[in-house]
Amino acid sequence: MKQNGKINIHGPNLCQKMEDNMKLLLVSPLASKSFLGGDFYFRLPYLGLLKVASLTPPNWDVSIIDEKVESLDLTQGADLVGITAMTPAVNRAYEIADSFRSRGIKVIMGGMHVSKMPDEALRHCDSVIIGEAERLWDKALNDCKRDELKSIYRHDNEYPSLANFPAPNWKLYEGKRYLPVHFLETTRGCPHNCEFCSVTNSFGGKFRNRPVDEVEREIQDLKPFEGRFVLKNVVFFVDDNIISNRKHTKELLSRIIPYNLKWTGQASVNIAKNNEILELCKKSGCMGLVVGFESLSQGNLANMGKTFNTPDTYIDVVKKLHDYGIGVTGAFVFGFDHDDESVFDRTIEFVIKAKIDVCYFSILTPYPGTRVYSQMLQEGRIIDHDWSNYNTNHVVFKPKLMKPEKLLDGFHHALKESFSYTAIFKRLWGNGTYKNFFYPMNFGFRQTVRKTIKNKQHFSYEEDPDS
Ligand code: B12
Repeated sequence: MKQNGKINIHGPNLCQKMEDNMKLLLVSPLASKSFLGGDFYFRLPYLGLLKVASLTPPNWDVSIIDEKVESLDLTQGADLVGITAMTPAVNRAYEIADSFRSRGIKVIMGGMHVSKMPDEALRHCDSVIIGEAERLWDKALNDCKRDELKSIYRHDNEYPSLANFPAPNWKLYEGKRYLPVHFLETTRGCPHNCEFCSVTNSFGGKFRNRPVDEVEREIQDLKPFEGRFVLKNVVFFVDDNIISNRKHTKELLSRIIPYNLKWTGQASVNIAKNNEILELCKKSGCMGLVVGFESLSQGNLANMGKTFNTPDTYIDVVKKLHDYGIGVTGAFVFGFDHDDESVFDRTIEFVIKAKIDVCYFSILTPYPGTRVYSQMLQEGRIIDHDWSNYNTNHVVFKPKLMKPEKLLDGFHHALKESFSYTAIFKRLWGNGTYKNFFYPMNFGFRQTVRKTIKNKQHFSYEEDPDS
C-alpha cells in the first residue's frame, strides 16, 4: 500500500484500489544453464513482457527487469510483480516469486511453462495467467486492485483476436544492453502440431494473423539503433512460420519494402516452393531464415508429424534460399526414436555439404504440454525432473537407440565440428548471404558452444536392468 507516495511493502492489502499510480514490476528470469538464455552473445530482448506492459492501463507504473542484461533487486518495493518463464528459467522464476511473496507482495506468473503447469506454479505465486495475456491481464489487474485476485485466469474456448493490439513500447528497454534488434510478431498459432513443439498446444492449431496495417504502424514507430552497429534497423519476426498465410505474407512483405529493414524470421521448408514470396523476402531486406529441418530421417519426421519435410530435398531448399541472398539457420534436433549414434556425423556432413549458414542443434526435450512429454512420461523414460536442465543441451530422457551419455557426447561432437573455424568457412564461403550478420553470429555461437561443452552435464540416473 502506498502512503505519502511511499510504498509500504508490509501493508495488509497491497492490491487495494487507491488513487495513486500502482507500481508493477515485470521480471524475465535468467535461465543460468541455458544455451541461448544466459549468454552474452544472445542478449535478445523479450517481446512477451513488452506485450504485457502494453496491455497495462496507464494508472500503473511499469518497469521491466530482464536478468539476462541487469540484476534484479529482490528488496525493492512493488504493488505487484509479474513474472514470465520458459521452462529452463522457471526454477529461478519460482525463487523470485517466493522472495517477493515472503515480503507480502503479490505475484502473478504467465508464459509457456506455467500455462501448462499452473498447480506447480501456484505453490509459488498468487495467480497464473494461462495462455495469452490479451483480454485477461486487465481483469487480473482490476481484481488485484480490489484485492480479489483469482488463482487462475484463462480464456474460455477461443483464442483472442490479434487485431487492435496496443504497440509495444520499446522505450521500456532503452539503455539495456541488448543486441540491436527489435522483435515483432505478426502471427500466432500453428496447425502442424509437431510432437516436440509447444506452439500448437499454447497458441492453438490455426494461424491467426495480425492486420497488416497494425504491423506496418508498429514498424513505422521503431527507432533505428544508434551507435557503432553496422546493422541499425534489424527486426526479428518471432512468428513460427512467416509463410503461414501466403496472402497475408505477400501483403506484409510488399508493405515493408520501403522501410529499409534488415530482417530475419522463421519459415518452413515450403518457402522454397514460392518464388514470389522469396522475391518479396529479398526485396524487403530478409537476411536469413530459421528453417526447421529437424531430422534427416524420414522415420523421425513421420513420427513427429512433419511429413512435408523431405530430407532428399533439403539441399535444394538451402540452395534456393541462397539464390535469393537469404541465409539459412538450419534447426536440427537429436535424440528422436530413429536416431542412433550415426546421426551426428551424418548431420555434420550434411550441414557442411548444404552450406548451412548457422547450425541450430538441440537435444530433444520433452516440454510440458507437448506430445513427446506425454509419451515419455507414459513410457517411463524421463530421467531428469529438474526444469533448469530442460534447455535443449541436457539429456533429460532415455533415448531409444543410444545411451543418454552418447546422445550428449554426440551433440557436443556435432556442435564442435560444425563450429570449427574450418567448418564455418566451408559453410559460409561463396553463399552470397549477409557476411556481417552470419560471420559474427557463427563466432558468437562458437563461444557459446565452448562454454556449453565446458559446463558438461553429469548423469545420475538409475540403469534399467533390461537395457
Ligand atoms: C523468439 C524466441 C526465442 C528467442 C528469444 C527469446 C527471448 N528473448 O527471451 C531465443 C532464440 C533466444 C529463444 C531461446 C530459447 N527458446 Co525460444 N522461442 C522464441 C519464439 C519463437 C517466440 C517468443 C515470442 O516472442 N513470442 C511472442 C510472445 C508475445 O509470446 P509469449 O512470450 O508466449 O508471451 C505471451 C503469453 O505467453 C503471455 N505471457 C508471457 N509471459 C507472461 C508473464 C505475465 C506476468 C503474464 C501476465 C503473461 C505472460 O502473454 C504474452 C502475450 O500474450 C517462441 C515460439 C513462440 N511462438 O512463442 C519460442 C519458445 C518460447 N522458445 C522455446 C525454447 C524451448 C527456447 C530455448 C529453451 C531452447 C532453444 N535452444 O532455443 C531457449 C531458451 C531461452 C531462455 N531464455 O531460457 C519454447 C518454449 C517452451 C517452454 N515450455 O518453455 C518455444 C515455445 C518454442 C517451441 N517451439 O516450443 N527463443
